Amino acid sequence: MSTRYDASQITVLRGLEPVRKRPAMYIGSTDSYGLHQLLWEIVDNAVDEAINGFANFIQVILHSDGHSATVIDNGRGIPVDLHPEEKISALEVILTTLHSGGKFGQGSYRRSGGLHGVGSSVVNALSSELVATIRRDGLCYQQSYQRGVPLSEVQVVEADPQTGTTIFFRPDPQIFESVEFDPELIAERLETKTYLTPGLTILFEDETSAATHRFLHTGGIADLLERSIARYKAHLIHPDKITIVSENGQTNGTRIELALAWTDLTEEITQSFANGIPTLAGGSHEVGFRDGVAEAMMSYLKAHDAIPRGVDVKRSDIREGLVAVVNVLLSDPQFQGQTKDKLNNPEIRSQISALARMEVERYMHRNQSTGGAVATRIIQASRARMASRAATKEVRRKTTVSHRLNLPGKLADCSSTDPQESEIFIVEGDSAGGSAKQGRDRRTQAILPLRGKVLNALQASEGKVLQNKELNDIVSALGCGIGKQFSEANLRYGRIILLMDADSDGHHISTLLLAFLYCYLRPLIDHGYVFIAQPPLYRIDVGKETHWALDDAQKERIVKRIQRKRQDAKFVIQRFKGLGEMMPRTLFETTLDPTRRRLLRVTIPPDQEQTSHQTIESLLGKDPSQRFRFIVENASLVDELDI
Ligand code: 0R9
Repeated sequence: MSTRYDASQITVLRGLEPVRKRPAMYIGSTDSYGLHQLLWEIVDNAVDEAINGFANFIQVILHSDGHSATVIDNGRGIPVDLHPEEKISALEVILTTLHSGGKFGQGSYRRSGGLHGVGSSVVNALSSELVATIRRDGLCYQQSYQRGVPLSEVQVVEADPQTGTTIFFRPDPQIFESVEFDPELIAERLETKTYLTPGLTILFEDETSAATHRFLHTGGIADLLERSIARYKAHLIHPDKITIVSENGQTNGTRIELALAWTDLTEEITQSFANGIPTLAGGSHEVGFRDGVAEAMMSYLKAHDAIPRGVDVKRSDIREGLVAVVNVLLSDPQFQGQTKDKLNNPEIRSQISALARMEVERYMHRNQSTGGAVATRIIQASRARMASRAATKEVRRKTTVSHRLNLPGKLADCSSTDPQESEIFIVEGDSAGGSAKQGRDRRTQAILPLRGKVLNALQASEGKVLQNKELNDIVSALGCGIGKQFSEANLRYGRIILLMDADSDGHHISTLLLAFLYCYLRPLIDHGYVFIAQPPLYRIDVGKETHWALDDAQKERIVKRIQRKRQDAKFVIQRFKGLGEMMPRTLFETTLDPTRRRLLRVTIPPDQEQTSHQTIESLLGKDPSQRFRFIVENASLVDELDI
């Protein structure tokens, strides 16, 4: 293959240059999130062909290096004939021109706008290598690219009676922080696609682990709802799931698919999609759905005179325990938000709300046993909320009495009463608490050991959260009150430091505490009071020198650095199983001493507010792949700080 250097190539380079210059503008970021966007883009193009009825099989191969992938569909094949204006093949136009797309006939659904549907050209621009193979009109064609530049014209390879498109691509390590694909994340995303496109088979070959997954879900979103219910270990409170699909013409060419059921969960779980793209931040379709369901049930309750005297039913009571899937297929979806995961088509809100209102109410009238069970569930939720509000008031009353007599017994307070110089360490477990109490500077450092279980503030009701002993002790110790009674002026410490073991249990407790602070004492995070301590994991002794390492990577670096200077150095390396193993003095020197320690300050950058909220909401659910994504993203929410 000869490399071409002609006029068209120069335009191509110019055309894709902005993508390589500012990749994040096109794919959101250049971290793992952005990397996977490349794959989603190619897969979505193949799924488009299936949604429009021309393909029913897609194969995705993650190659053994974990850094490159191939997507194959059995559709019509991207056209390869010469584009009338550009004088190059349609394939080349698609792969080298920003925002290019086919002409889509009436009634076909296509992703467009914003991040999603940026087009294969963006993937091409950000890949060090891309090979497109097209089977069409009895022939197999091929064209290869490097960083968006074609290496030749489209070539005929051989005769081939089949049709379809194959795209191999290798994300460019010059662009991405890491080019390692995550097989679990891919499998999850691909399986979800098959729920949303019933009849489509996706075969995922993960060559990194020699595993093959075949996904086919003929039941569509009803099956997806089933999976959601199972994942959350929820139990239906009525016999059948409710599915609603808009009839043609009912919603102006937009197809709406809803599946819903009420369960014994205390939260509401809605998964929404627009044209098969997950809309993690919700949008107009979710809002419309919620409105419609609330109106339907309110009307049903009133029609059956089911609201007892003194009970005030709120919309949130109606949605408690509701598990739902909302999918809309529309011809011009508008995505919004930094990561383009919010649907912003205003017309869809009223369409979905009208459909849900009419169909849910009709279903309840026709299925009285379900209607009755859901009505009872809603009244229970209202009563529980009212009781929890009473409990909240009680806790607030207690917390505002902020004299020392009200402090928790296990708090080892500092002697200073000046918040400017005082700090509190919230410590996991009694034994670590003991070391910290002995090792601290008693004048300025308070220690609050946690003994019992910390509740997940996102999963428990407000009443339960506020009755939780450990969380209540934290509120009492901080002195700043909670909810409407919150007063930053009453905060007793200038720094709130979470000190946990450097293991998964420790990280879990930190996460739960952060979730509590985020939900109930948010100004403490926003105003920079909250920190995470960084206790060392290793002690490295070399002769008379002692070094501390926070993790394996740092340990390796220290060992290598010393070995470079002294090849015969003898190391004694101790790994701490927990903070409790550390001598009080060691704990002070490495973790508590303000002149030597490293703290991480917890912050939420203003531009990541919405994403953080959504992520925290989904993180504390039970989906491990979402949790993984959270951990990766959270690294950027934390600033490293030396104090
Ligand atoms: C493996 C990933 N698959 C794809 O990227 C893919 C794109 C694509 C396609 C058509 C068929 N299969 C495809 N797979 C297609 C679309 C149309 C007509 N013929 C074939 C059409 O929409 O009119 N294309 C997506 C855009 C284009 N083709 C086009 F713009 F080149 F027409």
